[in-house]
Amino acid sequence: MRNKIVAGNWKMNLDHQQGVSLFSEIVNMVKDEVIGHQQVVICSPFIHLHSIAQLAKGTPGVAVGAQNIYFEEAGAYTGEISAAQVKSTGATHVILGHSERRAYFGEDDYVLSKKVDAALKHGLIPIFCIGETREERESGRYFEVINEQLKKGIFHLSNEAFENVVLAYEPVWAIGTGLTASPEQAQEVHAFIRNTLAEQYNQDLADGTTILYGGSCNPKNAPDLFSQPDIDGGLIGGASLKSRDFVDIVKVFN
Ligand code: 3PY
Repeated sequence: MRNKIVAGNWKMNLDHQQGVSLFSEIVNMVKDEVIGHQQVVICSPFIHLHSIAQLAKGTPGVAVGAQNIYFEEAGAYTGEISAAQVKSTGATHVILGHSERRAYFGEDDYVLSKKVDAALKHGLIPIFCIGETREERESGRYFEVINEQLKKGIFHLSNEAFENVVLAYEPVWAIGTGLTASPEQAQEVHAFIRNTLAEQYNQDLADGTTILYGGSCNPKNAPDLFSQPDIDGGLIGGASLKSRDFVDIVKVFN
């Protein structure tokens, strides 16, 4: 059976105290209410990582991730943070290729492929995001776009390396817009991604890869989305900033 994961993407929100306090709330609620085997990963701004990774210790199934890394090992890269530095905080995951980073910070497939390598080299699990814009969906080119993002960003990995990757399908038109892909639209793309993995690697690897849905996922739409056969959880934006909403989404897998 594939790992079910509900990951929170806090984006650039919360000061340090607020981050620690929200994380503590989430951990306590998870301890009290979550009875399934789903994993929770909170991807926070860098400033919280060390503190919340400490708080996560001793709570099985709760992990911490970053939202970006730089691909170089160390050196004169003012303002950047390496994979090794993130790993040293106790974080285990990192979101890579989020559409906000692709759009606002010019991260292209080549840069992302180097970030994926750096993450894996230092034992971080990449949550690698792919997804089409509204224009690309409306023109019917979305399979082509997703195929290209996979090919250029992540298909250079060996079978062995790929086993440590989580994918997230996040249609750009559903991010920060309140629009969500319907369960059928999301399932169609998730099935396409899984078939593409089977063609590139093999069926076992495709069947074992966790593919999350992201884009305005909330406690109302999560049950229908997560009941689709190829959707293994979610990457949650706004709703991950509210402990009740986030934990209700996690509990869809109870
Ligand atoms: C959203 O739901 O808005 C996201 O971007 C999740 O990563």
